[in-house]
Amino acid sequence: MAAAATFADDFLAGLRARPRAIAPKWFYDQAGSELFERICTLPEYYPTRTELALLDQHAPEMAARMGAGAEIVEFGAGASVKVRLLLQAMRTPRRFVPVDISGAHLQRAAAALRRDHPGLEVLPLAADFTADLVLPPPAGRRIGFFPGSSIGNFEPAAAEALLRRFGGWLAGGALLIGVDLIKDPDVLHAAYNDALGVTAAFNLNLLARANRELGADFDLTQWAHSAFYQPQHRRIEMHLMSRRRQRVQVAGVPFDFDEGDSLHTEHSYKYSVEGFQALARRAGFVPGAVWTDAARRFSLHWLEPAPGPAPTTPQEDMA
Ligand code: AVJ
Repeated sequence: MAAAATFADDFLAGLRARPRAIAPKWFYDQAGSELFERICTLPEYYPTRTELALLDQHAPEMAARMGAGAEIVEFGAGASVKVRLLLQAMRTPRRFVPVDISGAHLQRAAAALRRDHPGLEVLPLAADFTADLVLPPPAGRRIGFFPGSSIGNFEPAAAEALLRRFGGWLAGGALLIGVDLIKDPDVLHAAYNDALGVTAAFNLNLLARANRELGADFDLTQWAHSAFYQPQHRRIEMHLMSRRRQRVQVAGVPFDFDEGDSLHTEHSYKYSVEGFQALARRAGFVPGAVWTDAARRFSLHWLEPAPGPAPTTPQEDMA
């Protein structure tokens, strides 16, 4: 199991790498998590409301599949809005284990859930589920919940490795996972280039975070948000582009950028239903029910770990 990297180490390594790149998990400090929640309410950003509508509509069927007394482990829990729809539909949910890299956020959401579900044990874990997460023994049938198409942030091979890792935690249980679907490139483009510039602010917050936490001196007015769909890779790419030649200090180390130099910050892969099911099979799952909206913008998949010994494959870098 890989040790959890720090923001400082990852950011410095990312600036030295070619192409320059920083893992999207570092978006989610306090400010970044708040910006992401604003993105989720934007008219252009269809995934959140589409997935919420699917959960709202199909929660009773999902809860029936889970069975009574189940435990939900949510990977990347954030504000825990979506899981509420599941918990309300479940019969005597036993325990909720939200896992998130942003600790403060997690505690607030956990306190609110305890208030609203007095019988429910809530065990928040501040951890990086790609690296240092250690789960306690299950308290009931363990259902993994990975909404929001966060899986799209991972390169296909890393996504497969992450699903396999989840499978190792879910023996006898299941995984409910949200996956954004391939669609009209204009719809995709708008979702990552909103009119209010919230996605731009979310992207630029990475540099603001480096200023706050690493004593960097990024001038945010000299960096531009760039997001575009790459149909041959079926992914949105997000970058921060240097608007001019400039030198930036990060933790006392100078870094030089030319005009047009890019720092890659995110991939957001889109899948077909069949393409995602094929990935899940390669990761050792048996695909079950799939829920999609009428416009086929978004999908929720029920996956069960294939019976038998967990597949052993070399651990891949999932960061
Ligand atoms: C949380 C990874 C699903 O890829 O759509 C939103 C993050 N980035 N706008 C996505 C994001 C820019 C989001 N995920």
